[in-house]
Amino acid sequence: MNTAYISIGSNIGDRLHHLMEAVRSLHSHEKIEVSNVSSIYETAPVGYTDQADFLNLVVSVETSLDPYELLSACQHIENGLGRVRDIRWGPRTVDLDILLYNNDNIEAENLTVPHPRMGERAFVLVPLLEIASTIGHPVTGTPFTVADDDGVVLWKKADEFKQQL
Ligand code: GSY
Repeated sequence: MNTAYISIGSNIGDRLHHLMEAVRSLHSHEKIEVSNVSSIYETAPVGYTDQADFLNLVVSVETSLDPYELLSACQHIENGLGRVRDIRWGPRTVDLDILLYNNDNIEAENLTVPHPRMGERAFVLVPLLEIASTIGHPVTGTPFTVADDDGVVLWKKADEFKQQL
């Protein structure tokens, strides 16, 4: 069995509904078990900043899928929830990014793991460290730390929505 961490974000429409449906869809996949869920954070947009605030969370999963199959499952969930890929870095119904897959270091055309920008993104690191407080970079071994959590605000504690999953 493999352990992966996935960041989920939404900034269009019913953001909470999109996050919950994404987590439910992961868990209902026969080869994926969601083992932990972070709280939900409201986060200022990073990259293209002229867009609405996001809701973000991170889940850990146990899966027998290989990384490419897991990517495909994530894209299937994004498409099912109405994600349209238009503006790069732009608004999205829901976005699922594989952050880590075991201690693997993957540099393929369609998949880079660890996620290349995760170390600079507080909207990823704050929820990740909530559920994996000692986790480090698989290649360097350096523990992830949040340099600046400005723009990341606790929006709903995990205990308040876990039972609805
Ligand atoms: O990479 C995920 C999509 N995304 C996000 C996001 O999920 N949250 C915030 N705060 N900013 C973002 N910019 C992009 S692109």
